Amino acid sequence: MKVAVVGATGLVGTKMLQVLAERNFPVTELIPVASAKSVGKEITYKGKQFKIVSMDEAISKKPDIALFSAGGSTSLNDAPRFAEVGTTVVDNSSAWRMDPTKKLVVPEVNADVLTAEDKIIANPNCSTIQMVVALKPLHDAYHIKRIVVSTYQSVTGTGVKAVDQLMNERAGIDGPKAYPYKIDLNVIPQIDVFGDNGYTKEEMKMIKETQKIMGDDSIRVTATTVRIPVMGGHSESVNIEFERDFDVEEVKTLLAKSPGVIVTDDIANLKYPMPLDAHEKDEVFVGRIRRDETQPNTLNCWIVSDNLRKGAATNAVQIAEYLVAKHLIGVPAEA
Ligand code: 2RA
Repeated sequence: MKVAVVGATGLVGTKMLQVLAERNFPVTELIPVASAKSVGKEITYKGKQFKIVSMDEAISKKPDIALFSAGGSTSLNDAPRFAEVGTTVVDNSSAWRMDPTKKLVVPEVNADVLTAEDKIIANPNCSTIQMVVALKPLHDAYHIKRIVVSTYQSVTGTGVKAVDQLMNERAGIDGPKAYPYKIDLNVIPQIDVFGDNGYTKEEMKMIKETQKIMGDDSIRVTATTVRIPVMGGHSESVNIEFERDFDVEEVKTLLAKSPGVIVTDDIANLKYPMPLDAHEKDEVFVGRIRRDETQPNTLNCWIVSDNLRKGAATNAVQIAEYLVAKHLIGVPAEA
């Protein structure tokens, strides 16, 4: 497979290269793409050096697949250009996620919606991915009516500048700022910009993307997304109201055998999911599973996952793996 990675020098792009190598994705030619200032520089993939090329040069090579993590404007502009030469694009930006003609995919949840005609596929938002991986088996078993989620999101979700701000603040260095406030020893109850309804774009992503991926607009979701000074991954406190009642031990057993999920729930021994434990892993970790005793058919749980891996790079590579396994890549779209 000729594989392009667009945004190859960013946090997610670099993680995409790492995951492609770890999972031995069948790469016959790697085409790293980054901004003009990076063209000609080199990246390392499986111990070999590869020169970064321009978008135009990458498109001229007609890759089989292009993994994008280069921002929404680049995706809007250049994903269609790749698709026109037959490339299948998996895009990590939010550009295409709510486009009704594009699929929004978490393989453990809805990979079966994919067809050979899908030439631009959207990778969901990291905080949405980890939640739906855990909630899909519960929705199938008990039918979700309403979700109340509060997130505790790593600075890596913002990017290198935010990680640098945190580290500089810890070292007492006055450097460039990614946030309007200090992030060390603080939490910022805002991720992305506010809309007219008082919710941020990040919160609206969790609301809308969850319904699209689960294929059920009847699921009511409300969200509060918060930035915290950690590195290893995003954490979420989730309250779920179901149509049908459940047994907590049955829920734990169901989750433990669900794809992509690891249940870490042994409070007697203080075992529960934490970002430092999820870091550099691909699973979604679920713990603190307990009944909400204030209303019927309602569950509380705690969900943690590495936002750069399952929340972005690994999910994109898993989509690519599914396309290859089902022979959906490299098949010319119907005229
Ligand atoms: C964040 N989910 O955490 C957003 C984008 N990665 O900032």
